[in-house]
Amino acid sequence: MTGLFITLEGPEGAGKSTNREYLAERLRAQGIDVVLTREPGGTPLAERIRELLLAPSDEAMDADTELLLVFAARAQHLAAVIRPALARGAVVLCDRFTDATYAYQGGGRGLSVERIAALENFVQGDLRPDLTLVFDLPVEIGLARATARGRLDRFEQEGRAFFDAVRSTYLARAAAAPERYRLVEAALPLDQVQASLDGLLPDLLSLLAERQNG
Ligand code: T5A
Repeated sequence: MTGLFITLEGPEGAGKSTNREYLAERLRAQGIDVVLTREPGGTPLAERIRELLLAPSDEAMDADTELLLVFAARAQHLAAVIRPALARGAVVLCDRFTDATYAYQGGGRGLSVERIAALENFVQGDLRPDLTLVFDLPVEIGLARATARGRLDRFEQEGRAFFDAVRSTYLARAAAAPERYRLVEAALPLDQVQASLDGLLPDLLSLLAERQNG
């Protein structure tokens, strides 16, 4: 694998999608092959699983069902998009990945870390992101941004305690492995958030060069 796998994480409304586009533009300006993708989703089949996960429904979804659907979508995404892109040397910028599973199904739903880790190993083997940007902001700001967009999905309808647990799980994971994670202060005005991403670019480029030179 000569590419670079970068994931963008954080709670609802943190600006992951907005800034994923921005980072892609900056990298493409350097002539780099960039693949933009997201989870759950990223392939037609995985996007159908995403619809099942996000649609509010009268039938409550069991937490284990949710966990297995997330990893089913991920298996398809890895096979069809992520692994081939990394094999050809692209930079993959992925909006959410398995850190979201630890934050939402682990922190939010209370499923055990061991159960999630077992599925992570089964579905991913030893593939992990090279770098994870955690867009951090107070829960109420993120929810206000998401709410301003209109109809709330099944996750966005959760209560405050759920999102507090999501945020603290992200922060704990970032603190436990500082070599893989970078915290981005996402409550700042967009131009300031993007200036902090510009500051990360030299690191990204040297990581990519290292990878491609073996
Ligand atoms: N999920 C996912 C799991 O439970 N387990 C898993 O394993 C995975 C992979 C996916 C849901 O699935 C769950 C988590 C999620 O609930 P999603 O749509 O991918 O849903 O995720 P959301 O976080 O809901 O996506 P959002 O679009 O809400 O958030 P983003 O992408 O972080 O934010 P973005 O860029 O769309 O921005 C939101 C709004 O804020 C504005 C933007 O213009 C936009 O209007 N904005 C700013 N405004 C002011 N200042 C800034 N700095 C701003 N940055 C952005």
